[in-house]
Amino acid sequence: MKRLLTVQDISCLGKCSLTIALPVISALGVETVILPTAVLSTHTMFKNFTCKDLSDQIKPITDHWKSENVTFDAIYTGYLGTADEIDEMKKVFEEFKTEDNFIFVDPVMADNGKLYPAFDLAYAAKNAELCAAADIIVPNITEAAFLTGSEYREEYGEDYVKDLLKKLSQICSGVCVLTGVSLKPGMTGVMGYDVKTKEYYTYQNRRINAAYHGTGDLFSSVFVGSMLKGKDWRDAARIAADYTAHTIEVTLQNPKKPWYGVDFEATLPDLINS
Ligand code: PXL
Repeated sequence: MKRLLTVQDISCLGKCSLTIALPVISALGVETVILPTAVLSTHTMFKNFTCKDLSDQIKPITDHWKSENVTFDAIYTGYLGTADEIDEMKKVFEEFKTEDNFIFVDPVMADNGKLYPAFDLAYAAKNAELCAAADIIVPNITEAAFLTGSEYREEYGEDYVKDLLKKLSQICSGVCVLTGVSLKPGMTGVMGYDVKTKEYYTYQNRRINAAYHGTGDLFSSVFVGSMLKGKDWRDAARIAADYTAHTIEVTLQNPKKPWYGVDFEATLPDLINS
């Protein structure tokens, strides 16, 4: 069985980051080792959330793993709390990177043209350093704009997306995948660029008119989990996009209309059986 390390916060309530990555990647049949970066009472879209930073635990925990000769087939980072934590993560990458594994960075920090409440421009610049150490990065358009110092646009064509990918390729020399890319009315999906082969890949799926928290984490978890199950990055991106869209649709049918996260628990059997 492949073994993945994922490094993100625990938002105790809210269905995002580790409370999505752990169940979803495990369900895909990949051993999922976790390194929590912080414990929050909820994700940061709730008011008055509490937050206990755990950055000082990264080194002792990873030192212990090193002494046990632990290795990983992939390392997947999501929401990290502080710029210092990103520095710690860069060291973890150096410690655990091998010729056979890969580093998957979701530079979670922003959406809809804005940084999340906990972050500023200095954090965005630090996040670019993390992306530089990755084999595959999966920013959304807002994050890509912050990473590359580009203008954020709500309306755009393929040229804008290709330009963002080209700028991202100056940061990450592996595979850059932009998420939330709408190239046709009523459609959304991904556009990726393999820096080594200079090949693009585009996948568009129906756009569902609803925004839920944690869907980026769901997408990334299925993406990296599928890669560890042997899928090529393009197939993994398509599987992740289809599953995320399906889960949003199922969530919309829930009469209780949860606003803070998606009902991935209801759709996981579909993912496993597909
Ligand atoms: O889903 C990304 C995410 C993860 N963790 C925390 C967040 C967010 C997005 O806002 O607040 C704590």
